[in-house]
Amino acid sequence: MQTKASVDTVSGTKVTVVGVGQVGISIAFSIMTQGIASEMTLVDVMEDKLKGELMDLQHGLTFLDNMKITAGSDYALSAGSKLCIVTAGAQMREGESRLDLDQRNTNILKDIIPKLVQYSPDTILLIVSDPVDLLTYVAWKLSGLPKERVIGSGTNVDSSRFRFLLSERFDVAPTSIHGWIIGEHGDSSVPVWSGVDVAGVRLRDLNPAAGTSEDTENWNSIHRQVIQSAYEIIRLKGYPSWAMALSVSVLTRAILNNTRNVYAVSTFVEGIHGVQYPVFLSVPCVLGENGITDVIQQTLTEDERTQFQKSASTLNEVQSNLVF
Ligand code: 6V0
Repeated sequence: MQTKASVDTVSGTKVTVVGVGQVGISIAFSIMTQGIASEMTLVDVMEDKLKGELMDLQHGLTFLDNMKITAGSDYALSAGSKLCIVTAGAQMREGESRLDLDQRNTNILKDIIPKLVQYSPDTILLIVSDPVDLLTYVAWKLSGLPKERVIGSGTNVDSSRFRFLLSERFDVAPTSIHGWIIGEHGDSSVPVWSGVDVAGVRLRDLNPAAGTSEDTENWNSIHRQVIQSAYEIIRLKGYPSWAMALSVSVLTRAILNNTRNVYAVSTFVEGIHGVQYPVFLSVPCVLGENGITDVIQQTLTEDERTQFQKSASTLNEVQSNLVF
């Protein structure tokens, strides 16, 4: 009888998660329970935490499809990863400016990205650490990978929050509502009100002012709730994790299984919607085994285009002050 299980070989669906904090470990758990990957490696700088999380996850494998899980601070463990997910990041210190934090997170990526690419030169990078659009640009620059292989988790979770809140108002399932949040993952995100529809019936056909300042039905309060919800979750429970983990696991599934589903993720947008800067922002993208294969250019209203371009210009300004 052969005792070596086939899970010991790299099958092409190996994932590495860097950073096993609240977000990273929730992503790892979500990927594991959904049976998306054949092998998963966890990397962090905290050895004890890694060891504890590894044991805890491994002890649950009896209840799931088998997979190989490894963990350690040595990036050699990540070798042969089809996808590397980066969730390592520093939190803001008291009195620290946004730019200082951006620079600290850039320095963390300077430590991580070259090692990931050294051991998995053909990998796809999925950046989750915030500020995600900025750090996806930094990861792209540091990695030397083609831009379609460097992706930011972007507004996929914002779009999910948007669709959930719309679903409550329409009283239909979130999966039956199409609605997109594009642009920056954060305060300047852009809700595409012109594209909200249920079964092809557009909200704007029912209420042409929906989402505008003239709207008496106040649909835009939903976008304000989307922006606020991240802060609200942090205030209430300390950190957002579950929706984020599910959001990243569907992106992982799309890449590993080459599903060609369309998700709002952060990608290089120079030349898209009139953007003139080399920045990463979210737009609906087709995801598959080579990363982003196509960008869906929505027909935006003039106002939506202007908001999108404004995010790009702000981001470009911050980007040009970073040292790396
Ligand atoms: P956390 O719980 O502080 O975990 C961060 C982890 O990163 C810790 O385990 C650290 O040890 C590890 N780490 C730090 N430096 C390194 C390094 N050089 N190499 C390896 N590991 C390192 O944070 P949490 O998990 O809550 O959040 C992680 C990041 O995700 C932060 O930047 C958040 O702001 C960001 N989020 C992004 C979201 C998004 O929608 N894009 C959503 C939620 C959080």
